Parts: sequence; structure tokens; C-alpha cells
Amino acid sequence: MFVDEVKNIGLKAGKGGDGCLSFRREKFIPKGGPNGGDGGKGGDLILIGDANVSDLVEFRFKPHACARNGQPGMGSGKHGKNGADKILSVPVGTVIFSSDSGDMAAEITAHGQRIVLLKGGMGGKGNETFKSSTNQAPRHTTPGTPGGEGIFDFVLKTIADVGLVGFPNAGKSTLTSMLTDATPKIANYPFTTLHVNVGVMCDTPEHGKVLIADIPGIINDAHKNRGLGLKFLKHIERCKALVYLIDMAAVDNRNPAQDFSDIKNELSHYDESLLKKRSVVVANKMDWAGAEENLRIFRRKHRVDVLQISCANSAGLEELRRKIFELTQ
Ligand SMILES: Nc1nc2c(ncn2[C@@H]2O[C@H](COP(=O)(O)OP(=O)(O)OP(=O)(O)O)[C@@H](O)[C@H]2O)c(=O)[nH]1
Ligand SMILES: [Mg+2]
Repeated sequence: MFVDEVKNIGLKAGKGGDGCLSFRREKFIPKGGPNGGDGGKGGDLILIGDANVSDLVEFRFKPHACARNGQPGMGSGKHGKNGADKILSVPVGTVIFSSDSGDMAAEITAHGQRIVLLKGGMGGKGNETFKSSTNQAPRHTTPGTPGGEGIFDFVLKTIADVGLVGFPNAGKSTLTSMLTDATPKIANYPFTTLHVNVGVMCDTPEHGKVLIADIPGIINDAHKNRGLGLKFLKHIERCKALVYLIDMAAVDNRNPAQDFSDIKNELSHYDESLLKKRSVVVANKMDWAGAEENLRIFRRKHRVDVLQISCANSAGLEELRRKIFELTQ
């Protein structure tokens, strides 16, 4: 199970410990003076980006977490212990929204990034603090303040440079396996991919790290929840560039020209700005008999540059690599 969205996660930071009311009581020392210590600070609720955590499944099964409360102050001027922080490891790319307002509260975009989502309460003051020349025996203390709390929705939006979009069976996962270190499942039937796969295409000083995201295929009327719907498009929202992968084998009476129109139409239903991303249109399966003819028909309808490849014989893959570097610079 791959979980990329969990709603209504109840989170709470720790309350500050109360200040203590106490006086020194020692033999032969009458009126020993105030010695109530301060309360400890409440623990913070902290999020840390962890590249080894791949999804949000943990929160599906445990949709709540709280940090520890601070301990109350004690006599003899002792401070209460601070409450332990609660640290939640989340996948890189997690966006946190307030469930009530829908406003974004935080975003984790890097491994090791640390965000205090909710601050623990302050410890209260013990009566020792209030001692002064005019008040030698204060009976005043303050309570610890409450920690922050709230209900949040966690949404994982994968961070990749390039997103692959296309109809099911177009060869997105095959291409991902050829260009990157990822090993997604590949099969000759639609909806083989059921969640996002991210692969590293390169990691060099010259080009930096280039990540490619392979998502499940989109079909016509996906915005009406046909097929797997559009919910996986959140994983390409943050990509710099898109690769439109068109299946030129066009078996089962597919129409590549129509496929491209449909994909763009579905993307625009999700978010028009996806269509404004830098992109390349790639004709796959050019090894197939009839692919050339299908491409000719495609070109009559769409006046766009098309890069021809075949994952079966690796034709055009080097050129596509170069194009991807260009698009992601
Ligand atoms: N002849 C030929 N077959 C290809 C080529 N690229 C992919 N295939 C085949 O097409 C089929 C589908 O490939 P996938 O990579 O699983 O397709 P996908 O786009 O990831 O499909 P979904 O995950 O269902 O959206 C597999 O049988 C592949 O072997 C190609 O260039 N030429
Ligand atoms: Mg696939």
C-alpha cells in the first residue's frame, strides 16, 4: 500500500509545567524564604524530512501524536524537567495543511530539514522568581502555558525534476527503467503502475541530480475519476518539466493524435499551469510496424516538435537524455 495523503492528523505539543509554590523549611531558620522552582518547557512537535521514508502509511494507522508535557517546578528551587519533543519523520515532499482552514502550514523539501510545527508551552514561574526587597515571601506562581495543537492533513507531493505523463501502456515505466536507476513494474496491460516511482537519471557535477517521476497512466475522462483518476498528478506538480509520452504502436485502434489531446485536456482539468511547464513530446515504440504512419497522422494534427524513441531498441534515448538536461537547466 502506498499512501500519499492522510487527513485529520491530530497533533499536540506539550504543555509547560506549572511553577511551584514552596518555602524553605529548615531547623533553626525561621521564615526560610520562597524556593518554588519554575516549570519545565513543553516538548515541541517537530517534523523532519527523511529520504528513507517513502510514504505516509505510518500516519494512516496512527493519525495522532503528542509531545510530552513539561514537569512542574519543585521545592528547593528545582526546575521541572522539560518535556521531550515529539519528532515525526516524513517523506521529502510532504506538505502540511491545516484541516480546518486548508491553509498550508509547512513544507518539507529536503532530507534532514527540521520544522517546529507546534511549539511546546512555556514553563510557569515558581514563587522564588517573585522574591523582591518589598516582597520577601511571595505566594505567587504562574501556570505553564498550553502547547500548540491542531488537526492537519499531510499530502505527499513528490519532488522530481521531470514528470512522465501518458496513457496507460505507453511505456512510461519502461522508459523510467532505461533512463534511471528505478526498477518499476512493466507489463503489457494498462494500469500496471499504481503509484509514483522516482528514479535518478544522473547525479554529476555537470548536470546535478536529475530525478524522473513515473506516474500511473491517465485516460480520457480521468477527471471524472475514470481509471485511476487525476490524484497522482500531485506528484508532478513540482516538476520543472514534463515528458508527454505517446504510444505510436497504437494497437487496439488507439489514436495517438487523440491521446495527446486527451492527456493535455485532463492535465488542464487538474491544474492549467501544468500545461505551461517546459515539455517535450516523445513518440515511443517507433520500432513498431506502422509507427511511422501513425506519427505522420499525429503530425498533421499537432504542430509540435516530436522526439522519436524506442525503448525496445534504445533508439533516440541519448537525444532524449540531452533534451531532459536542457529542460531541467
Ligand atoms: N515494441 C515496444 N514495446 C514497448 C516499448 N516501450 C514499452 N514497450 C512495452 O509496452 C508495454 C507497457 O509498458 P509500461 O512501461 O509498463 O507502460 P506504462 O506507460 O508504464 O503503463 P502504465 O503503468 O499502465 O501506465 C510493455 O509490454 C513494454 O514492454 C517500445 O519502445 N517498443
Ligand atoms: Mg507504468
